[in-house]
Amino acid sequence: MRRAFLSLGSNIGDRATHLTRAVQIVASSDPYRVSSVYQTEPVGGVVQDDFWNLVVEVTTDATAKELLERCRRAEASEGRTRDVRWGPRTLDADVLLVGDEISDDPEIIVPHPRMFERAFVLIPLSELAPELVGKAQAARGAGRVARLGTLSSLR
Ligand code: PH2
Ligand code: MG
Ligand code: MG
Repeated sequence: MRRAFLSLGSNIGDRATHLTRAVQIVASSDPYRVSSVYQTEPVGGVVQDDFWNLVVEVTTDATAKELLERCRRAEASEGRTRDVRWGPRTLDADVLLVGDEISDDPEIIVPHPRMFERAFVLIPLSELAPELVGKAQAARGAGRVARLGTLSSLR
């Protein structure tokens, strides 16, 4: 079993519901933990609403590709459409880390190539894995983030 970390974000519709359903799909039947939910400024892309972001830790035997498949299933289930790159979405689910695996397979690069620049990833990740991302490193990531609370308190 390895510890895998996935980033979930939503900025269209009922964010709490999209995120709650997505956590169940990406965790599947594996043990998991969820960070707090953060309201975050959009980084890159077009002018759009703030996101709600969180990180999920899954303890799993799944491969990076299998986790990517779970992410795609969650996005499809929440009605994700792909129009503008980095544009608004009901759900974005990304694989961040899968144990200490390093992969440059263009379909699934781990660690996620932009994760160490982004406060909306680093701050929730530092809650679950402070040994991987220190608070000071997390605070240097791009974009304003504000903690909203636990996912269950927001539903
Ligand atoms: N996702 C992006 C681009 N920009 N900004 C925030 N705040 N949250 C996101 O999840 C996000 C983003 C591309 O996937
Ligand atoms: Mg993304
Ligand atoms: Mg994505």
